Amino acid sequence: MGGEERDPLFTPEQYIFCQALPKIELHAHLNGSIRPSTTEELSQELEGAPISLPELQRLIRQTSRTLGECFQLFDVIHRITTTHEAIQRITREVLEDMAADNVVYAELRTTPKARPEQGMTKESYLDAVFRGIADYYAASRRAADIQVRLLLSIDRRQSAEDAMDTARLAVRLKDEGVAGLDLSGNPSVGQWDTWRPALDYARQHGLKVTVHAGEVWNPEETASMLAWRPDRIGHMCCLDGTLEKQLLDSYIPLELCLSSNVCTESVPSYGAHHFSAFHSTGHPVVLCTDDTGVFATSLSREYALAAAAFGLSNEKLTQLALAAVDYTFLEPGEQRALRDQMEAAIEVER
Ligand code: 6MZ
Repeated sequence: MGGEERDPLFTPEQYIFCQALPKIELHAHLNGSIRPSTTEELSQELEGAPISLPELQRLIRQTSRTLGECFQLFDVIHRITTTHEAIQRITREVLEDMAADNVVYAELRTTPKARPEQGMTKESYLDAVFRGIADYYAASRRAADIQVRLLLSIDRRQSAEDAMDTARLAVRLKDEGVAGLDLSGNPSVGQWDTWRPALDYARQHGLKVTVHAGEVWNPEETASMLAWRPDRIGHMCCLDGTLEKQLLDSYIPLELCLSSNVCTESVPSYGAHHFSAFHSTGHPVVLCTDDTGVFATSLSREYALAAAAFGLSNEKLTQLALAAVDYTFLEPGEQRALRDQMEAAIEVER
């Protein structure tokens, strides 16, 4: 029995069913999905690390951390993934891990980074990501099993110009597998108006847009984001009655990350997670991981957590996995092909 099956939060049977289910991942940050073993290995080579190795190991291994500690950890991860080689490697590893977890389609998001001191531009950063994807397909015997698209993230620390630069890059790479734009980063930093022109630009040029909203209590911003009508929204943990009604009326699909929200205390417990309230009304929801490397999770584990916390039957879990096809940023014909592939895989399992 593998480690994840023995999690006290669900039964081994629930995990085994969820592992075998073909799944779609729509909210995974590349650097947050780094393997903990790779974080430890690369941090040994780091000179002048912002925190000591034992401290880093403690941070990686602890099961609960505040959002502030998460962003501290991202800063450390970013210090060890400054080279093109590291970015290429973690991209390949993330795809290997997803494929092994029966993820059949992923929209992987990442913030393109310019690091002049490393000879890295946003373009060369993305070239390294594309090389990592190519490496995965070159080595994998399961190449047909996982399809991947990229979403380029705007970090809330970025200026309007920096954000627009990323939006232009995303539009240029539309035919190379970039499906959309994401707004993420520390939710306590920056102002929505700063990045909106970049998101408008992406939308006007045919890209889809997803934003992190309501990860912390910020009702004015959350209302403005909802009024802008993104194609999907991540998190939405902190809502009042008015915002909840606005969201339900909008029918905008929600990317929900149970472990991430419980771990960072954005919601108090699995049972209290807003997944249940939205799912039971028929609002479109998709289970996602956020940062497998930071929250020690996998998509199968997230499905198993939902199964246990909300009493979801195998039939309901299957419907949940299949429904995610409609929320992807794929073209309708591609969505049909993906649904057929998943239905065929589910038939084989039965
Ligand atoms: C907001 C998050 C996040 O882009 O360097 N990120 N932003 N809320 C979260 N909830 C925990 N988890 C990850 O991946 C890491 C970056 O993704 C965003 C942050 O900006 C983080 O620095 P990339 O590949």
